[in-house]
Amino acid sequence: MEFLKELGIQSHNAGAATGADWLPGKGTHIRSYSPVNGALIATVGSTGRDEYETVLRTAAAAFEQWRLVPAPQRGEVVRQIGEALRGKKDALGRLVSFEMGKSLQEGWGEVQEMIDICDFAVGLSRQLYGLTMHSERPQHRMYEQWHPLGITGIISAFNFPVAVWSWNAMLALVCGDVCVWKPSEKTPLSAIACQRIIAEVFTRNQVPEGACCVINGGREVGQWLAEDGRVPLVSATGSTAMGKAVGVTVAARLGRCLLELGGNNAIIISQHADLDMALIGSVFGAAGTAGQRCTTTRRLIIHEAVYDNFKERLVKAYGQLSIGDPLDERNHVGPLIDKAAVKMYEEAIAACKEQGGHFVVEGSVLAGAGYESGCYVRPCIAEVGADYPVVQTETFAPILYLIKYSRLEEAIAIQNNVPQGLSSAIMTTDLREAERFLSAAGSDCGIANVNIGTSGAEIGGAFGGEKETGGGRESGSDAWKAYMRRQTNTINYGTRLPLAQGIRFDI
Ligand code: UN1
Repeated sequence: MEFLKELGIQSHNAGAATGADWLPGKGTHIRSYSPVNGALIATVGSTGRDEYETVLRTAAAAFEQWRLVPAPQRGEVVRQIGEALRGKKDALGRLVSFEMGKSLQEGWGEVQEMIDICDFAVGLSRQLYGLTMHSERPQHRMYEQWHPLGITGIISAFNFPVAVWSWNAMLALVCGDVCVWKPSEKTPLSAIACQRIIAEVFTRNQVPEGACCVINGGREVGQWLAEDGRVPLVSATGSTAMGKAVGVTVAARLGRCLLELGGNNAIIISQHADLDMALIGSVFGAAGTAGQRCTTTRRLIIHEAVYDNFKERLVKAYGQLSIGDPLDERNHVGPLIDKAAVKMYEEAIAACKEQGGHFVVEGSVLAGAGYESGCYVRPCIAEVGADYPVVQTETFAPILYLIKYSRLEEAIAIQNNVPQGLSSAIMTTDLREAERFLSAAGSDCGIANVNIGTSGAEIGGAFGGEKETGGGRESGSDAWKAYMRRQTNTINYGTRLPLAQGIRFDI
């Protein structure tokens, strides 16, 4: 386990950090077990309430300074973070893979996603543009400017233990905000490794202590952030249930939320699809990351003319998936995060059968050599009705549902008729079909792709979705605006004070 040493992970790790400085973590210890082999990797102290106060005070003080550093200089620090991540890509990717269970390719991919957002944020640090407007009054000038907002609270999920934090933190940093990050209690070590990497860069650049903080712990610690009036923005990634709790708490104090919650993503496979392409997109989308992406393909809506043929090809492809140690690059599918996730997988399969589902690839929990952790499951496929309750629900596991359609309008209606609205795709070579899918009467999701699966979005676009996905947008495009406050400025450089709307007020 060379990579643990390289990243500074010890057998017991302090629980909270304000940069290079660590607080012991006086709360109960979190044990991080690898789903790969069930081994205890290390323990971490969770943050006590008084330590939380120290972190928040340090972050607030850091903000006073950091907001005054010119944005391009903040970008220069983020550029160096990108460089540091390049240097640690191999080790950090391995830790992500070992702690979370995704394949090594995907672990490295996740770190690459961090590097990409750093590059994006560096450019952005010179492009935090506001508009100028023409005033209706003579000798007046109007414009808007974007100011730093304050402390950004980041609550992240286990499935992308490092990338989703970086989408938020790197944008927040160039915007002049400071961050307090509560990572998933299932993947605290990946967060500790990130903190160590950035702390080195911060120390070198004399970034104020508190600009990026970590607090470890469970739901309670996340709730402290949600309730805290000193945190103007809480960006939370996770289940819809978690998002509803955080959203209500933050809204009650009129704070701002950026929510990226559950998905129930479908690919429509038209009779005009390139089926080779559709096969790769579907199998990677459904079985990749063992079905634990918020963008995972959960439903395939297949045209009746190609249904049987495509189903056969899917079954064959699933037969070729190798499941096992994700650090062994020959394997396609690693374990689920823990036994609780395995239980949810089993329950969803049982519910699907009870509701009338017919499995064409059976699911099962794997046992025996290499599967001792009890977290490895077989990706499975069921033919279902679109309205089955289990099909309407996001289960974070590799269960793929097949639904047949005959008209495109029907397929789009099925695709939209779920509570979630994150990602969607159509496989077709027919331009008219593709454009109908992307039109206002098409997909209702935040992401809609053509001839690409539902997962694996690039960082350059705004990432997020509608309905129960929470409505937030992270990462690229103009998502940075969520991390700043907008100020409209009107300047009168004349010698009179005319009122807007022509109102007269003579004294
Ligand atoms: C998530 O699962 O929370 O689009 C994020 C993707 C990745 C990000 C997924 N770039 O699949």
